[in-house]
Amino acid sequence: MNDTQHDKSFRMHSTEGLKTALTIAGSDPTGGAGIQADLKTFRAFKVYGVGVTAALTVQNTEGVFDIQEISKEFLSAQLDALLSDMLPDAVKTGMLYSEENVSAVVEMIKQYSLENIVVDPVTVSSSGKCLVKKNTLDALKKELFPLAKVVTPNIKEASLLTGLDIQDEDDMKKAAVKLKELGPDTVIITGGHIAGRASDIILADKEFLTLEGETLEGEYHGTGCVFSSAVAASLALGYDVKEASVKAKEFVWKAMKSAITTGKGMKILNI
Ligand code: PXL
Repeated sequence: MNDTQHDKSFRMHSTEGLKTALTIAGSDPTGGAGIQADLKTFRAFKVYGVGVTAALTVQNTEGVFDIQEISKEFLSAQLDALLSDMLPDAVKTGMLYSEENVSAVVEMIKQYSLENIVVDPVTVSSSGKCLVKKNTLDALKKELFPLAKVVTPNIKEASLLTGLDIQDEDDMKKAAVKLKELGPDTVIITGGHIAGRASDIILADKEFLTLEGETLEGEYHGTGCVFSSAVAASLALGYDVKEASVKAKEFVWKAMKSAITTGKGMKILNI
């Protein structure tokens, strides 16, 4: 066996009842978003978190200043080594950055028959920096969405992915239908405001569900990452998608309510 060939004859599933979730995402050194936030969220759900880095960022609470790409080969090598050794109960994908990296993830999901895939289609940081290269969104839509159990765009991402100008709940529903046609089992569009309440729209099968919560003032960093990894952790624990989304919304709300100011910029969720 050389450095790049792994013995696939035996793989650990969960150990002694402890469920495992994998995040494939970008690094955010502030810990507010990206792989760092995902791993903390998994832990908060008492799920053992493992992480593969798909991109590096230079950032602090004031913004994202630079991005270092991880090559498809290196991403595939990280995934192959990990997945030939253990089988996660759920997988969350975040900032994959390039179309090549989307393909790498798709190939590994197929090769290792991974399930409970939660796709957070990261596009722009809360500070406004573009977090994807050209063609990445098309690759996400064509290749990764059909394999997803859940996709979790916020309104801005849902607008970019569908070309719809989303202004109200009806528009959110139209976007959810368009995204569902791409193949995921469930679409959750987060970040709506309906009658002064924070609302997420869930489309599973043919029926819509609206999750409502209290709105909180201010700019928060990492809400999308934390929400999607909370959904993945809940799926790993065996909850269905609706239960998982209720748990995730509650978790994000509590973390926002107790958000912390660690630097000069945005508030970070307390996870
Ligand atoms: O919140 C989106 C996001 C996802 N992943 C990484 C990020 C950010 C936002 O800054 O840095 C790595």
